[in-house]
Parts: sequence; C-alpha cells; structure tokens
Amino acid sequence: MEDTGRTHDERRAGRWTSVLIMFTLVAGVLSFVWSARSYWLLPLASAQGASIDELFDIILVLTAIAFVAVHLFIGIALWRFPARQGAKAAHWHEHLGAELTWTVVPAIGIIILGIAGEVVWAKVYSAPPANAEQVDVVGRQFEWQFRYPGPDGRFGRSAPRFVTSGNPFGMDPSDPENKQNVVTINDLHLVVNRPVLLHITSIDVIHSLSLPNFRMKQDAVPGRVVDIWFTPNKEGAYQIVCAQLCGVGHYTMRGNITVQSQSAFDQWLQSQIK
Ligand SMILES: [Cu+2]
Repeated sequence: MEDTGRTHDERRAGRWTSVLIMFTLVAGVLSFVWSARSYWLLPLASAQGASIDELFDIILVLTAIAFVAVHLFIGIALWRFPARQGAKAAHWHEHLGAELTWTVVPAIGIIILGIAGEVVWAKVYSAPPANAEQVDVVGRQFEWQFRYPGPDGRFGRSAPRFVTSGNPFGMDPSDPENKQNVVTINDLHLVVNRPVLLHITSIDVIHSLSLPNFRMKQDAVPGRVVDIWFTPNKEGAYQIVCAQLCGVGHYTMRGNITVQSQSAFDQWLQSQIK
C-alpha cells in the first residue's frame, strides 16, 4: 500500500516522542531529588513561615503527582497506540466523563490552592501587633541600613529634605530624639518571640529585602515605605540578601540577622548609642 511508509514513519516518531517524554519524567524526578538534597529551603525561624511552608509542601505534592501522571499517560499512550494502517484518530467527544474529569478536577484544585494562598497572604500581610519592635529599613547601592528607635521606643523626626548619602533616613539633626536612635549597616537585631515591624524603602533603585529563614521577601521601592511584620521564634544568626538585581555591587548586599533575647537586645542597643 502507498500509505505504509508514512504510517511506519509516524509510528516511529510516536515511539521516539514517548521515549523523550519518559526521559523528561525521569530527568525531572532526579533533578528534584538532587536539588532537594542540595538547595532546599533554609531552616525555618519565624512563626508565620510555618503556614507558608505547609502551603509550599501541598503545592509541591499536588504538582508532583500531576507531573508524573501526565507524563506517564502521554508516554504510554504514544507507545501503546501508534499510527496504524488505515486507522484514523477519533476527534469526537466520546468520553465526556473523562474530559470533564480532567478539566473540572484540576480546576477545583487550582481554586482551592488560590483560596489557601489568599488565607496565608492575609495572615502574613495583616495588621501588626501593637507590641511589635519597629525598625526602619533602607536599601541603597549597595547595603542595607537599619534604624532603631532608642530605649524610649521613639523615632526622631525625619524628612526627605535631610536625606544625603551619609543620612539615608533623612534624620533631622536638630531633633535630640535622633541622638538616641541607632543606625546600623547590614546588621539587623531582633528579639526572639517578639513581632517585628519593618518599614522598608530605598533611596536609589528597587532592591528586595529577602529574609529566607523567616520566609519574608519585600521589594524596597524608592518613594514608598512598605511595612512587613513577622515573629522570629528561634534565636540564632541568619542572613539577609538582596533579591532584586540592583547593580554591579548587588551581590555585596548581604547582611546579618541576630535573633536574641530581650535582655541581650537591650544591652546591644544601649551599646550602640553614641
Ligand atoms: Cu539591592
């Protein structure tokens, strides 16, 4: 028959595609196993992070199941039902039930995940507790600066007209309250189990304050102050990175976080007042 050569080619193409699909499946699973061993989430150190990690795990499991199932289905179908002499593919909606299932089930799953994401988002971006420690944060090329209120818990006056490269917070030099404020570079101190409210901005380009152990990340945008809050719940030393490519020195925007007891924090703050 005239068709035989073409059918043969199509069958071979189908089988090779099946092999490629299976290769993608195996490579995908192996790269997951490898990265899960080498580059996983850093140890969790905030109260809010638990629900973020939970949602992350649920999404990971669901998408992993879908990834494996879809690749297996396509791979097996391509291998098992190749082009046959004289047989034509069917295009009518014979299996309405099956079609509905693979449309409606994932759609419901996506809606549920969307709602779960909104719930976690609302929890993370909610109003901060009244007892939160407050810290001003400014990103600049190429460092993070932090400003703490003095022992009386008050920030001095600040205004954009006082902003210079040596005074990125624009602290009014005539306000004595500012003498009690503490400014640090790449050094953030937090109190364990006490919520912290960060007021984040930038004085040049867009940076992004990334606190991976606390599962927090917020862009620092010039001209805007964005608040985030969380509760560190494990004492220790952690790192800050800038998650927004902000110039040639971007990689140097690393900082340290120290989560410590209230008394150790008070002592440290006192030692920083000039
Ligand atoms: Cu940056």
